[in-house]
Amino acid sequence: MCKAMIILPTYNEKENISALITEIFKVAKTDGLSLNIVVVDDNSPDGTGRVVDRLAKGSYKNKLFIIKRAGKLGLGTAYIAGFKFALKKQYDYAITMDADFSHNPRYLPAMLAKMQECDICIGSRYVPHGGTKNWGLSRKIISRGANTLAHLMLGLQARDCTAGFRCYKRGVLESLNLNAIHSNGFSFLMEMLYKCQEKGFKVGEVPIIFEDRRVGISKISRKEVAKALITLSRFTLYRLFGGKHEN
Ligand SMILES: Nc1nc2c(ncn2[C@@H]2O[C@H](COP(=O)(O)OP(=O)(O)OP(=O)(O)O)[C@@H](O)[C@H]2O)c(=O)[nH]1
Ligand SMILES: [Mg+2]
Repeated sequence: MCKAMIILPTYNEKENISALITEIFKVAKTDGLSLNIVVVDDNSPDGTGRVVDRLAKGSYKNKLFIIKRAGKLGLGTAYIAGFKFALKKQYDYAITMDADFSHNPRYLPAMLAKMQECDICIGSRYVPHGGTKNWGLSRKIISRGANTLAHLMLGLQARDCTAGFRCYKRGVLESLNLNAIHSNGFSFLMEMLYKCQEKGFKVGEVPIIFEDRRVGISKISRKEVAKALITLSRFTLYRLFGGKHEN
């Protein structure tokens, strides 16, 4: 059976993290999946790291791991730390999920099944039967807008290019130079997809309903949205005029 490592980046997710971990292991047991979890915590002031520490030493010993970083270093580098950990420990797949229940663990079996026919699987809002729940108009517009730009400017083919719910085959991660991913934050997701598509990897999508976070505060800021736009523009320039690629 293929082994998957779930990467949960956290910054102040104390109210969500233990319920989410419990839920993931429940799905794994019910569906007979081989799943372990690594939390990448950026020294969350609310003590998320301490909650995970307790679980990792207790009920989920040898199944739950934690990478502790000194401070808020961004979502992109948190994913990379998780990818490197999964590769080092010889996992077949690395799965990224938000730690606020927006990405429901009930979709994990369908995503892993889809990996039979693709290299990267996206838990997608924008394929038939996918969608969002409890989203205000401005969030819908930002998300749709970012995707439209990613299609037009980067030529990305996936329907949901900004989704953080993804499963990567280890071969995909091995083939990318993880140290040469430039963007951090949310634009990281588009950059990863761009590089995967450029290398000819097959991208699959399974529908998910993305639910707004249950508790806690959003970390998306205007600065993050602006940074995502800069990344898009940079890659568009590469595409149009050629440029040095490190991958
Ligand atoms: N380690 C780490 N995790 C982060 C950082 N920024 C965000 N996260 C985590 O990344 C995941 C996604 O961030 P969210 O704040 O939920 O952002 P979002 O899902 O786009 O926005 P909302 O759902 O509206 O809150 C969550 O699990 C966060 O805790 C960071 O700098 N470092
Ligand atoms: Mg979220």
